[in-house]
Amino acid sequence: MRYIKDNGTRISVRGDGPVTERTLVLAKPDAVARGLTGEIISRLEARGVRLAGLKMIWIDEDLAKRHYSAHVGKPFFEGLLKYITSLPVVAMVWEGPSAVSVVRSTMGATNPAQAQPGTIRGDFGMDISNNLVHGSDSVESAGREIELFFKEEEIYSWKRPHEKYITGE
Ligand code: IDP
Ligand code: MG
Repeated sequence: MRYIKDNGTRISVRGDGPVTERTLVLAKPDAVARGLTGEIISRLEARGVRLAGLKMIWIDEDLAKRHYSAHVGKPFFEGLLKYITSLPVVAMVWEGPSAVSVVRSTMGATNPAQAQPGTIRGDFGMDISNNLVHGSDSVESAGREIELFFKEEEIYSWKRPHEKYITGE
């Protein structure tokens, strides 16, 4: 096992296999309001990524602006701020080989109306402004976003007894 330290987000590389990554997931206000938090967690658990951190947090405007800094100035930005601060969210860190892309493909396309059935957004949504879930779009974003929501001591790296049947590790 080769270990690399990259802002706490890239964790290890097994031979030439996939890199173990961490990614930030939010069950957004509409998911929390609709009672879909458990469904989101269940789907990620079933897919095989490992829950490494979890908290409920009511995002304030300052955190919202920092989290969505890439979208400042876009036409939907003000609406996005209102939406993401409207109710508490459930913030999570998920970990595993290629966790960033595994989570993104489990979520589906940004616009639920275009997301594939079988994805979270494709099965539970139809409105781009209420798209249920956030997942970091790269390892670099994940590092930045996880730092906004979690202290390092709030994140646990652990192994399941049957880990090798899920991640091969
Ligand atoms: P992502 O969440 O799939 O990564 P991004 O393009 O990073 O999508 O956009 C961030 C969030 O901003 C989206 O999840 C959605 O909540 C919101 N958003 C993006 N595009 C639009 C839009 O055209 N109208 C309204 N909200 C949008
Ligand atoms: Mg994004």
